[in-house]
Amino acid sequence: MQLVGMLDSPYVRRVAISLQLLGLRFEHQSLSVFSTFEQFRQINPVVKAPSLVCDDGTVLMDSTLIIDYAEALAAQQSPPRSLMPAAIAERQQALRVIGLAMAACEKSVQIIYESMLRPAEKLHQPWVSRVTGQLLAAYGALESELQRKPLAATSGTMGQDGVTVGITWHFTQAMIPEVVNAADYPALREFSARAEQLPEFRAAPHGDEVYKSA
Ligand SMILES: N[C@@H](CCC(=O)N[C@@H](CS)C(=O)NCC(=O)O)C(=O)O
Repeated sequence: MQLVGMLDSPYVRRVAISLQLLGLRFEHQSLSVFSTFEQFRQINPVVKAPSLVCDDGTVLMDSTLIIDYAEALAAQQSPPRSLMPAAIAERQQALRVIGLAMAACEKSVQIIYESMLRPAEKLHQPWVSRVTGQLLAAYGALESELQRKPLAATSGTMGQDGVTVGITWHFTQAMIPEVVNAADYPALREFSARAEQLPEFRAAPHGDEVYKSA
């Protein structure tokens, strides 16, 4: 299968790291939804990153749905693997953390798109302020969650909660560090520093590089 999209997208990175942790092999085509729009459109007319071209040619999109498919594939492996806990209480906690991280990711992207894609005179400050408040609320709640219960940060133990928090925090800090002051979030900072050292994160670095299997 082939993962399409650039690793400067936190969603593409989320999938690239999840596939590795699930023990699934994949190729990576680093296409941009902006500078290579036409080429991307040939593969997925909706032009959403990430897209996953499955072995039978079916094209999936949306990181959460692609990971759902990957989880199903990994469940058939021997031994089966999963990044989600089976027990209800742990599953509920993981879903809460993932939801907060996905919200932080979405709000970061919205802030970046607002300044990157609009002419400066058309930037709508009330919208940016609203989204910034939501972003800080999500990171505030995440910091509390991590202080209460640290996330696993090794290749053998990391779950989807850790992957999603890791890619999101790194993305926000790489792109809009002036909006989210890292000093206010020590648990997130420390977790991210550990996550970025893992081979699965290093093999799929944020930016324009192509994924290289470790
Ligand atoms: N909820 C989606 C969000 C994906 C997304 O918005 N990706 C961006 C790149 S970071 C994209 O495709 N942007 C182009 C567009 O939406 O036109 C996911 O989890 O995959």
